[in-house]
Amino acid sequence: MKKAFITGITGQDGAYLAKLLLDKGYEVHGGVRRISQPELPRLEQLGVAGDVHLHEFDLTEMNNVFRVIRDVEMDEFYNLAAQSFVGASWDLPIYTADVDGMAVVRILDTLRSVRPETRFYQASTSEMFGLVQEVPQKETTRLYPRSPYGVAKVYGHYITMNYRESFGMHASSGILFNHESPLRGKEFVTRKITLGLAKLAHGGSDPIELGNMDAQRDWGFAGDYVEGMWRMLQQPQADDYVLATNVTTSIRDFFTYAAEAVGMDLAWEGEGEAETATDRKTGRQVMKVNPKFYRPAEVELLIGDASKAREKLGWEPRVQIRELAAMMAKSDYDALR
Ligand code: NAP
Ligand code: G4F
Repeated sequence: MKKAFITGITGQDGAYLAKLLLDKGYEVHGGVRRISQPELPRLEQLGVAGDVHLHEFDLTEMNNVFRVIRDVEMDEFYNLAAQSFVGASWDLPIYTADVDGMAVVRILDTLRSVRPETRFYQASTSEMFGLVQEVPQKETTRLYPRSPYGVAKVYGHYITMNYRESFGMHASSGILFNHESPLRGKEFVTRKITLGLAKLAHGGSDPIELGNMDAQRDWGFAGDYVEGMWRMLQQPQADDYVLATNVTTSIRDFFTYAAEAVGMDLAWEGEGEAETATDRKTGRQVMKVNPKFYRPAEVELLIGDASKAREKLGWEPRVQIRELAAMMAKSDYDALR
């Protein structure tokens, strides 16, 4: 039986990956931060909370990282933990640099000393492309991060490549474009929209307040993307791979698809800060722009080319954008019923 360790097992991707690996017969271990209310809602929602072995774990604590790697004796190490909210990274730039950047070398250097044969996965991100230098973006596209989060992830990405090239470690980076699910954190725009729509559909009256409606993202389903992570670690040679759908959608269009799924018919009016959306069926305003959600520097367009993952890993995204929006909207609508 193979043994895997997942940092960030309580997060969206950690929960889906834990389920996938358990289904494949792995013994699954994961790192959990000490928190005041020890609950595992995502692992519970997927029905696997009782099947994983949990360890107190914080990426900021070098000796804690060392002891976990020494004691668990994992075959595969998936580094999914991060301060993952781009918006917060301007308020927490130093913490973000430590957890999303420096912590990667804490893990790699410990693995190099203690368990160099362990296969390592780093959660890199399309946010590294930032002000995009090529459309669509692929593994060789020049990086131009636009947030402290993106800058920290660039360090994590390059140090993973560097340990692979310097020490022959089986260390791979997945450059994953945005991926969502009903387990998505509530601060991210897709889930903020589907939760807000669920409240409105059940009689709430507050329009959803959003920032830049023109940003475009290449959104896939998290369940598909964790399969790609696992496939990367099954290859004879470690490498870097983009996972994406090659379809880009504006925040406005995602909002429209999710609203349709809960029975609304939207009329969009105005531009910029004056933009609104109204449900034609009820005449109620459901969206207004609040500039407080604008970012100091924006990533306007992401669209990925996952040809390498398709050819070398046999990986394909299965869920399309309208289906994803409907899945999330219906899940939140049903949960609030
Ligand atoms: P998420 O839901 O925000 O989960 C983040 C996880 O990291 C949580 O389990 C969190 O623990 C843990 N964590 C945060 N700080 C930590 C620390 N100091 N020590 C130990 N654990 C810590 O993120 P996600 O969407 O699953 O994303 C997984 C990874 O992929 C992240 O690295 C993210 O940056 C990257 N990524 C995500 C996407 C995407 O679209 N989802 C795309 C590209 C890359 P708590 O539960 O205690 O907060
Ligand atoms: O949902 P978001 O916060 O995701 P973002 O910034 O693209 O980051 C996510 O994807 C990255 C991969 O590219 C991951 F690395 C990262 O960890 C995270 O999972 O914002 C998406 C877009 C942005 O352009 C933002 O400005 O939506 C725009 N937006 C407009 N109004 C908003 C809002 N974003 C949020 N969170 N909240 C709003 O009210």
